[in-house]
Amino acid sequence: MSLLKVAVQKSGRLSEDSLKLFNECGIKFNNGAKKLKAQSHNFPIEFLFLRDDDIPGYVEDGIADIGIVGQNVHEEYGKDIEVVKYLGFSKCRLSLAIPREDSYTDVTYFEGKNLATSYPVILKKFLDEKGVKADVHEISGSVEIAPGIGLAEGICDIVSSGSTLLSNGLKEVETVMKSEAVMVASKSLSTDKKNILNQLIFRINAVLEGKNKKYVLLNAPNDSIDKIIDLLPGMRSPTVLPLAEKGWSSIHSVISEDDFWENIEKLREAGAEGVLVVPIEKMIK
Ligand code: PRT
Ligand code: ZN
Repeated sequence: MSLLKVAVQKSGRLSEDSLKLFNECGIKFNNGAKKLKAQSHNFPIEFLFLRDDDIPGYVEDGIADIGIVGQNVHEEYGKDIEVVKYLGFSKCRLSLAIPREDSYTDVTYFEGKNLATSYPVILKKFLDEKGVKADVHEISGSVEIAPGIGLAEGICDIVSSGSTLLSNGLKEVETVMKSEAVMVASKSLSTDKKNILNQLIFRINAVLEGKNKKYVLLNAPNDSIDKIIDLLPGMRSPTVLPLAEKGWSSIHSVISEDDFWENIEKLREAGAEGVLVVPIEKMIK
C-alpha cells in the first residue's frame, strides 16, 4: 500500500492552517514533538515538515509527492510541478513600494531604479512585461528596511495588512501578484498515489465548500413560503416542514454567507421569523 508524502511548512505562517485543513479532513496524526516526519494512522499519508522554500524542489525531485506553499514561492522557484488545489488561506499580495514622500504616477517611475526583493524572478518578469528596466537586487530578509538604509530606492515584498510598509515610511504603489496557499503536486505520481490525492482533494473540497455556506432555518406563515423559497434557492430546493402551529412552516436551506446578509431584510419583509444560521462543517455536492 502506497503512502502519499505531503510536505508542509515546519513552522511559519502556513503551518497552522495547513495542519488544520488535514484535521478538518478527518486525517489524524501525532505531531507532538514537532518531528521531521509524521504518519497518519487513519489515512495513507506521511507528513514531511520542511522550510517552505524547499518544498517546490522536493516535490519536483519526488522526495515529497505533494506540498502546500504560497503561490508566490511556487512562482518564484518555477519548478516543473502543478497546482492541484487553491486553498484559500494565507492570502497576501506581492507589491512594489516606495518612500511615502515620493510622488508616484505610474510604473515608469521604476525605470533605472534600484529595487530590493526576495522575489527577483517574479519582479523581473513583471518589469519586463511593463517594459521597465530597473536594477533588481535579491536580499533574503527584512526587505522593508532597504530604502531606509540606502540599499534600494524601492522594494517588492509581501504585503498583508500593510502595517510593515507603513511603519517603515513606505507606500504600496503596484500589485505585482496576488497569492494564497496552494497544493502543488509532482507530475509523475503513480496511479496509487493519484488515487490517494483524489480522495484527499474530495475531502478538501467538502471542507472548503462548507466554509462559505450556512444552514438556515426559519419559520414563516404558509402564504409566504413561495416568496421565501425564491430568496433561498438551496442545494436542490429548500425543505419545508409544518410547524405544530397551524398555518406556519419551518423552512430549511443552504445559502452562502454573503447571500444571507444580502437577503436577510427581504426574508424578514416576506414574513420570516425565528431565523437560525448554523455553520456547516462539510458539504458534498
Ligand atoms: O521558515 P520558512 O522559510 O519556512 O518561512 P518564511 O519565513 O519564508 O515564510 P513565512 O512563514 O513568513 O510565510 C509563508 C507564506 O505565507 C509566504 O510565502 C506567503 O505566501 C504567506 N504570507 C501571508 C505572508 C504574509 N501573509 C506576510 N504578511 N508572508 C510574509 N508576510 C510578511 C512580509 O514578508 C512582511 O514582512 O509579513 C510582513 C507584511 O505583513 P503586513 O501585515 O505588515 O503587511
Ligand atoms: Zn521561506
